[in-house]
Amino acid sequence: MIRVWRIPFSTNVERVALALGHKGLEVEWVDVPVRDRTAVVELSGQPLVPVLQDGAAVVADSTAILEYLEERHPDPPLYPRDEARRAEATLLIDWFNRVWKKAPNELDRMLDPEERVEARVRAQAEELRRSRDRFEALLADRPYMLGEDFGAVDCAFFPFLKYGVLEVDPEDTEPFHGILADHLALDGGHPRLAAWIHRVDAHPRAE
Ligand SMILES: N[C@@H](CCC(=O)N[C@@H](CS)C(=O)NCC(=O)O)C(=O)O
Repeated sequence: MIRVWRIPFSTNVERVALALGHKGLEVEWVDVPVRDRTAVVELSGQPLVPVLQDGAAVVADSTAILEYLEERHPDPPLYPRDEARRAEATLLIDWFNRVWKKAPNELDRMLDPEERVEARVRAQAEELRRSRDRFEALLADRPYMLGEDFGAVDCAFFPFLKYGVLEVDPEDTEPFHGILADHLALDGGHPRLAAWIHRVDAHPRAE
């Protein structure tokens, strides 16, 4: 049985829940206290969730977990079978993780008054707002981020971009999610991105 360590409302955990749901895999969720990561560190050598354990295998990092699931459980696929198309999926997720996430992460850091630089706040907020155009363009004439099929790119993007349309849960006090909601709100614009959010939201997550 696959086990995954999680905390509530985690974006990176939802990536894995969507991937497991797509593949129809069962999971035993292990809830860890938000402020005590001892068990996660003991298991994986680092404090962040999600962490997956499958027999002797322990995998930290949501993207690495998606790749692990694809290797062990290739059907139904999350990545294109074609080598070049698969590289495109990997590059898009890598861009999202290393480039796109910088703006919300910096805005999150600058919630601390000691870190706050007004010009940087304005620049990063604008960067985040403008990124919506890029996603709108990726969805021209196709239902999912990489084409006709739901896959890893959708799993990786959705838990962040969903805040463009979906309400923040009243019990979710994570400031990072408020930042996403503030700057990604679609407000009736970006109709393809809005439709994609509802489309992906209808996909199953492993429970
Ligand atoms: N690169 C990691 C990032 C994991 C990560 O940032 N996890 C967050 C939850 S979404 C976490 O554990 N945050 C708690 C903390 O920073 O202490 C991944 O993709 O899984």
